Amino acid sequence: MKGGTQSVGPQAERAVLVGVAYASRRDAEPGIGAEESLRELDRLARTAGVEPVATVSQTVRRITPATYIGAGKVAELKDEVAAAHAGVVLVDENLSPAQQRNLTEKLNVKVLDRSQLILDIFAGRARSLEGKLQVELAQLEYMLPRLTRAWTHLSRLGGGVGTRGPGETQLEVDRRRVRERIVRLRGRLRQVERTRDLHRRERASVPYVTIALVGYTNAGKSTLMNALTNAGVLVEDKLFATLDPTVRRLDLPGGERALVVDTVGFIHRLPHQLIEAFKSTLEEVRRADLLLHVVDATSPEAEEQVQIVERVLDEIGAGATPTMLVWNKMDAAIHAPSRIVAAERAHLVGTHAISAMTGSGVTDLLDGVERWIERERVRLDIALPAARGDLVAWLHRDARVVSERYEDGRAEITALVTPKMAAQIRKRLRELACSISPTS
Ligand SMILES: Nc1nc2c(ncn2[C@@H]2O[C@H](COP(=O)(O)OP(=O)(O)OP(=O)(O)O)[C@@H](O)[C@H]2O)c(=O)[nH]1
Ligand SMILES: [Mg+2]
Repeated sequence: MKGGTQSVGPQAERAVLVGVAYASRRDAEPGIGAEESLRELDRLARTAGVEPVATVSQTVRRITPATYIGAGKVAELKDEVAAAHAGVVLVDENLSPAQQRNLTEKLNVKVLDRSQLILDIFAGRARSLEGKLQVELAQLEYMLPRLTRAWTHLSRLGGGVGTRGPGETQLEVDRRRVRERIVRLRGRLRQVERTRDLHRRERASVPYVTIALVGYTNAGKSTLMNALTNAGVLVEDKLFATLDPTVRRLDLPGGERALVVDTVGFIHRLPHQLIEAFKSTLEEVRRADLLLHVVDATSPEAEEQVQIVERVLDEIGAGATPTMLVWNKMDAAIHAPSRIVAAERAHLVGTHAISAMTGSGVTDLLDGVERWIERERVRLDIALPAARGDLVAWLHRDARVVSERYEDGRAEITALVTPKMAAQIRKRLRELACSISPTS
């Protein structure tokens, strides 16, 4: 579905959204503001097929332990639910199992928090076996501390949002069975990961640098992927359109080559169960040589989104990877180009302004990427038995040969290679007991 406001169909569940702002900024977790967060909750709800029909906001001074929001607000919310004929309440926070249970009992409708809503969207979107296993694992981990009679009763009554996904049949079973299922899922995921590892190792044997597209959900990563490589990746004005990573070869204008990975987007308060379960998918990001951090320049909270993405990158161990900041959607941007200056970050190796949709700025971006790859190249002086024509041919194909000399049955070659290829050459030559001396 295209366009900013998505229609969700006549039979959509009706939801009351609950936004929480904090009286003192210090209580709030750093990130996007309460208003934008609520707008995001609205989009998440629609993406999950739920129609937001009313909103209740509260500025809290102190969190009420039992219900998160205060007793007065709970009463107001109950009236709002009745007036709006809502079947579900979506709270823009992550609730503890007890808070969720108490609110459910008091309101007598389903109460979902932000994590559960995001998990539900992921569940509806998972396509690959690995994606499905990862989402189910995250759902079960989330559900385990919440499995009570009240919960299963309501989910049996409710169905719909919050009960979707591969884990859905598990809702009615007991903790022991859920724990068993978690153990089984972890085992199956390990198997699937081994296959992915094999693919990754195959790719590692390719000497090209790997570039990962990262960024907030809906920033335009897949659009950029398609603009760069004609990959035909699904692009949608929905959150979390992409769950499974796609890898494509990228031929740069000056002759360099790279692999590009498009992967899952990040969001404010991404459920930690998801990060945990998507470890192997996110491994693609962790192993990349260069990150293109795609930013939606039309978002009023673009800079906060940048910070949120950086925090997730830190969390998955990719915080120090060289990164280019790519401000996208410049065709529709509200930011003046002068605002497009990123804070000084040690790992920031460039900033670009593009429109992945119109293609403007993409050539400059590619030039920037190519220059970065060239700068990264290592100079190697290699001595080989001249008879090893295969290795010489390999160097000619995948490295930049600067000079070569043949003498006494030996080939002496100087080449500029990617760091990855330097490692491969060292390994091959060690096996052959040949010499190599980096002079960079
Ligand atoms: N105006 C404008 N819209 C864009 C541009 N690039 C992407 N979009 C739109 O932004 C929306 C999201 O694009 P995607 O490429 O699916 O974003 P993504 O980052 O892959 O999103 P997820 O996979 O959900 O994380 C789509 O509606 C795109 O058409 C751009 O340069 N300009
Ligand atoms: Mg995508």
